[in-house]
Amino acid sequence: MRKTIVAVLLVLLLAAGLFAEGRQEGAEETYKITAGIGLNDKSAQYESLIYFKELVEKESAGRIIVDVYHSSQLGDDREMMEALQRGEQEMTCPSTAPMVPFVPEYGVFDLPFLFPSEAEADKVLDSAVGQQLLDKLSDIGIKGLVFWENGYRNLTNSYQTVRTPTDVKGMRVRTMENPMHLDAWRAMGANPTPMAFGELFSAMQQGVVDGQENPWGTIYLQNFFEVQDYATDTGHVYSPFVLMIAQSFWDRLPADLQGIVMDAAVKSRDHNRDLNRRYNKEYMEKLKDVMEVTVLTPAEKAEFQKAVQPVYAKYADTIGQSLIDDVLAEMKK
Ligand code: TK8
Repeated sequence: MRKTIVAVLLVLLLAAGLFAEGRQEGAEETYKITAGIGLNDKSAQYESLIYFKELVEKESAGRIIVDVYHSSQLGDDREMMEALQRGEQEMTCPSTAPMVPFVPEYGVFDLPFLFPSEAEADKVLDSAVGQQLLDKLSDIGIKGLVFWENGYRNLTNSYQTVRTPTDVKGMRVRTMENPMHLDAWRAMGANPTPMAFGELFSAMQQGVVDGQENPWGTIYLQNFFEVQDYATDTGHVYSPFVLMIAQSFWDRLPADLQGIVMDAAVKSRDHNRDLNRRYNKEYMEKLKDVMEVTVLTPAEKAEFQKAVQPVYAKYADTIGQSLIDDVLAEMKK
């Protein structure tokens, strides 16, 4: 009898110990975020991701750790989105253009000259219309957190000064992997090639493509001026980024940590826009020292707008006319 009591007491003590340890572990469980981007570690995008990392690690008292990988180390935009879907990577931040094969409605941002200014872009992206697009990502196993900024895209080439759409006739322009971008350059008579961002520099260096289009900060900080001689401020598309997290990982986070991640995402969005706008202004000026930068007159820019108009009619159905109308209405508010 005595032995039985001692044995029961020992089992109870052991169970209590394990329970206490378990509770301790639960309270101390850490979550690791692997975050990958395509731009390099000089970009506003990378600096903003470090800003996000520091906020999340501080506010969670180290319960969340963020490892950041730049320069397409983990793959290109499409590949990293697929890694989030498979639960093999937790975060990425692609341009919206390569997202279109996943969620066609994101093509609304590829409508040329859609946003007359960054203020209108912010208004739409941070509105209920933008939130609906972020929420649509849950259909493909991804949680869209916020929109960051890539910026207005400008043409560069190694061939000649470009002032009119006819100047790009036959030009082999690299575009993001998105049919609307291809069609826009075809409408101008160019000969566009879709390509992942990570392959672009060597393609220009080897003369596989004549030109590309990206915001000024990217053109400067990725050293594109080393392999491109001419730039034109076409500003033909405003590119957002989407800061996104794997839904499977998000669902495993306790509610308090979800709040910390969301709060850091919103703060990093505002930080990113400020930094990116400063960079794009600053690096356009610096590029004037190393490239021929053509600044179009309003009349010249209008020629590019006219040349790409067919894209609107061709893609209205794919995007959804009601979404296009909602975006335009949001801008007018
Ligand atoms: C970086 C890309 C890049 C984009 C492109 O991952 O592919 O030209 O502008 O910023 O998303």
